[in-house]
Order: sequence, then structure tokens, then C-alpha cells
Amino acid sequence: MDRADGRMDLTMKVEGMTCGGCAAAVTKAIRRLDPEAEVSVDLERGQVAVVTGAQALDIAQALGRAGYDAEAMTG
Ligand SMILES: [Cu+2]
Repeated sequence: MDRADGRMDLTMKVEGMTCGGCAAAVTKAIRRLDPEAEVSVDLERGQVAVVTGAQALDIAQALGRAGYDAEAMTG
């Protein structure tokens, strides 16, 4: 979804997050791409909501490098 500020609301499906340490690692990996990204991790659902100007594919690749299989969800 496009926002007025040009950033996107993304929801990523992320495999392998089990604890707060994972949430922190995922957040850090995303912020390395976009320091201003708003990141909220839902461990139970295995989902991460991101408001960012970065591309979903780049985020998925960064999370993959951090050890978490990730893909953008639609809808
Ligand atoms: Cu963990």
C-alpha cells in the first residue's frame, strides 16, 4: 500500500523467529537497509510489518542473509 509520504506498508512473512533476540536481529537487518524504517515484529504469526522506502525484495534478501527466510505477503 502506498502512503502519502512515499513509503510503503509492507508485511513480510518471516520463518524462524522464536524470541526477542530474533525480533531484534530482524529489526536490525531491516534498519541497516533503511535506518528510518518502522518495524513491528509479530512472533506468533511469524510476520513483520514494515513502513519503509526500501524494496520488499531487498528486505527479504537482507533477512535471508541474517538467517531468516522471508518473503513479502500480499493483501
Ligand atoms: Cu530468537
